[in-house]
Amino acid sequence: MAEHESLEFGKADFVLLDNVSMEEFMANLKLRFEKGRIYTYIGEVVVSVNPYRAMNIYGRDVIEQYKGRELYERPPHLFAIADAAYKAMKRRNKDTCIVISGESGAGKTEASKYIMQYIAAITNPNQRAEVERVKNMLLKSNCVLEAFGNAKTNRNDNSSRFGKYMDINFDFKGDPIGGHINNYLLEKSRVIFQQEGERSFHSFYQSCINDGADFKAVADAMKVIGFTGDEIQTVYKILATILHLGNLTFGVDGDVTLIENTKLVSVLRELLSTKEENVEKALLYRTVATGRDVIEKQHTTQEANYGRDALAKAMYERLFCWIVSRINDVIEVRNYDAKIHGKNTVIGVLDIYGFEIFQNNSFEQFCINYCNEKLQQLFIQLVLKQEQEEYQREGIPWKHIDYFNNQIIVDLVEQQHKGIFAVLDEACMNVGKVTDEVFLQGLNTKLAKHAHYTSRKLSPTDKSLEFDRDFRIRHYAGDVVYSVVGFIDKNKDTLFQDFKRLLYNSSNPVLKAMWPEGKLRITEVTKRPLTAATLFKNSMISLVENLASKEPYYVRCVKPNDVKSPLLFEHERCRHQVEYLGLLENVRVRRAGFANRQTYPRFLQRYKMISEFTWPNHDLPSDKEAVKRLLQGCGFDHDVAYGKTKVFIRTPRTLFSLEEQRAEMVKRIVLFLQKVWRGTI
Ligand code: AOV
Ligand code: MG
Repeated sequence: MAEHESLEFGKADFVLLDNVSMEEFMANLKLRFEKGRIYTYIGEVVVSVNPYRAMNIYGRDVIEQYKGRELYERPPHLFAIADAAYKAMKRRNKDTCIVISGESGAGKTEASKYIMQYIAAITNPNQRAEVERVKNMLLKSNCVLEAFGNAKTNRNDNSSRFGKYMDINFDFKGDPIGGHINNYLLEKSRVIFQQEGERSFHSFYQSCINDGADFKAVADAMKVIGFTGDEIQTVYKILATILHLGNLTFGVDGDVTLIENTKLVSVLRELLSTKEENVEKALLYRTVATGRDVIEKQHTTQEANYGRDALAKAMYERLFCWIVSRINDVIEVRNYDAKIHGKNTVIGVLDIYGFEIFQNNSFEQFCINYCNEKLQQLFIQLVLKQEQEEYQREGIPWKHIDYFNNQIIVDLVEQQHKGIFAVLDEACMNVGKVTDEVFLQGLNTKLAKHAHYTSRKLSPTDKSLEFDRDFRIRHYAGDVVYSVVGFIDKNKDTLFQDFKRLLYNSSNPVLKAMWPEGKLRITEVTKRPLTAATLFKNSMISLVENLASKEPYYVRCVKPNDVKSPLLFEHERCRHQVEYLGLLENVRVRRAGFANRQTYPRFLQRYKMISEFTWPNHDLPSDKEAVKRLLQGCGFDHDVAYGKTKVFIRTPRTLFSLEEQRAEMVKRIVLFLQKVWRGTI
C-alpha cells in the first residue's frame, strides 16, 4: 500500500470515506492536519489546511517526485494539481486555470506561489535563455506586487488587498514564453485609513520605517524586472508624497480656506517636480466650467480634506496599476514566431482576496465578498451543476445531489435595476441630496423582501444593526453587517481634474506618463466616468467568463484557527468552512459519480494496446463496443458506466491499473521493436 493510502494519515481522498458525513469528513481533515498532511483530495480538487508553520514539502526533491506523475500516484499535494493542469495543457492543448479560494488567511497566496514555483521548476529542460528570463520575471513580480498590494489586516499579516489573475503562456514545447497579470480593485482607502491593529500597504514601511531588509529585496526585484533608476526613484517619491499628504491640514481665515502647514507645500513641490503655487492651488481650488466660462472655485475645508485624501488614494492606485503594467511590458509574449506559428496555450492562476468580516465593513469588504460569491458560483456551476448535468446528458442513471446555490446572493448584488450595485449607482446619479442614507433607503425599498438582505428598518428589533447606517447580507460564507458610510463617495470615486492636470504637468516624465488624462482641458472633460461598483462588477463578470472558458483546477483553502497557531484545529471554525465551501456536496457528487471520463475514441487511443480485441485495431461495430470489450476483458466492467459518447470510470484505482498495464505493454512493445531493429527476431 502506498504511503498516502496508509490509514495512519487518514484518507488521502475524501471520496474514500466509509460514510460521507460531516463527522467523518471533519475527523479525517483533523487527523491529517495533526499528522502534518495538510493536503487532501476530493477527486481532482485539493483541500488545503493552512499549517501556520514552515513545511518541508516544497523542495526540489519533492518537485521531482511529482513531475509528470498522475494525480493518484503520489500523496496529495499542490504540485500534483499544478502538474495535472500542466499536463492537460501540454498533452491536450487545453487552456487551463487554477482557481484558489478560501477566506482571508486560509493560504491562497502561499499556494499560488508554490504552484508558480513548481511550474517554473519543471519547465525549460533545455535552459533556453528567453524562457529563463520569463520565468525569472514571473517569480520576481510576486515580491513587488506583494510589497505594494498586500498589508497586515486583523485577519492576515500578509493580506492581499487586490485580486490577481496571472496567465502564463506556453509554447509548443510546453515552456513558458510570457505572461500577463490582471489586477482587480485595490483597496486604496487603506492609504488614508486603517482599522485598529492594521497597517497600510507594506511598501510604506519598507520605504521609510522598519522593514528595511524587505525594501532591498523589493528594490532588487524591481531592478531585475527592468524598472529604471528614475522609475524606482519616482515610486519612492510617490510614497513620500502620500505620507506627507497625510500630514497636511487645512484651516480657515474668514472665508478663505488655507493650508496650515505651508512648509509641506514646498516638500510636495520637490517630490512632484511641479511649481509650488500649482500645488497650493490644486489643493485649495477646483476649476469648474459653467457654460462657456471657466472659473476657479475655492474649496471649503471639508472639500479640501476630501480632495487631499482622494489625491493620496488615487496616486497610490495609479502607481500600483502602473507597476502591474510595467511588469506586463516585460513578460508579454515576445516570441512572435511562437504566437503565429506554434501553439500558444495558457495556464491561469487566480489568487484573490478572501472572504472577510471585520469590526467595521465598508464598500471594500462588500466588493471583496461579492467577488468570493462569484467564485463560489463558478465552483457550483463547474463542479456541482455541470457534473450532474453531464450524467443526465450522457444517459447515466443518476440521483440528484442537492446543494445550496448562491446565485441568489450574486443576483442580490449585481442584478440590473434592483441589485445593490444598481441601487448604489442610482443614488450616485441623484442631482439633489446624495447621501449614504438615501442609498440605504433605496435598498430598503427595493430589497425589503429579499431573504438575504435586512436592515434595522426591516427588522426593528435587531439591535446589532444601526438605523440609517447598517445593512446585513447573508453571504454564502456567513452574515456580514456593512456600514453604508462612505459608499457613495467610494463609488463615485471623484478626483478633481485639477490634480490630474497638476501631475500631468510635472517635469518628472515618469509621473507625467502615469496621468495622461491630465492633458485634457476642463472644457474637454464631459463624460461621466463609470462608477467603482460598475467597473468592479464588469471586471468580475469578465473574469468569471475567462475562467469558465478554461479547464479549471481547484484549490480550496481552509483556515484552521484565528490565532495563526500551527497546533490548533478549531473544530467549529473548520466545520463552518467545509460547509460553506460545499465540500461535502463535492464529495457526494464525486463519489456517486465518476473520477474520470473520456470519449470512446480517446480512451481507445490511449489503452488499446492492453487488449487483444483492440490492438492494433478493432473490428467491432463502434468504438463504444470496443471499449466495452476491452474493459470486460480486464475485469473492470463493474467500475464503469457507458454513456452516449463517453466512458465513465468510477474509481481512480481502475484508471491507475489501466495506466500500469499500458506502461507494461508499452515497455514490451518497445523491447520487441528494439529486437526487430537489431535483427534478433
Ligand atoms: P490568503 O492569501 O488566503 O489570505 P496567505 O496565503 O497570505 O492567505 O496565508 C496567510 C499566512 O499563513 C501566510 O503568511 C503564512 O504565514 C501562513 N501559510 C499559508 N500557507 C502556508 C503554507 N503552505 N506553509 C506555511 N505557512 C503557510 V487574503 O490574501 O488575506 O484572503 O486577502
Ligand atoms: Mg492572499
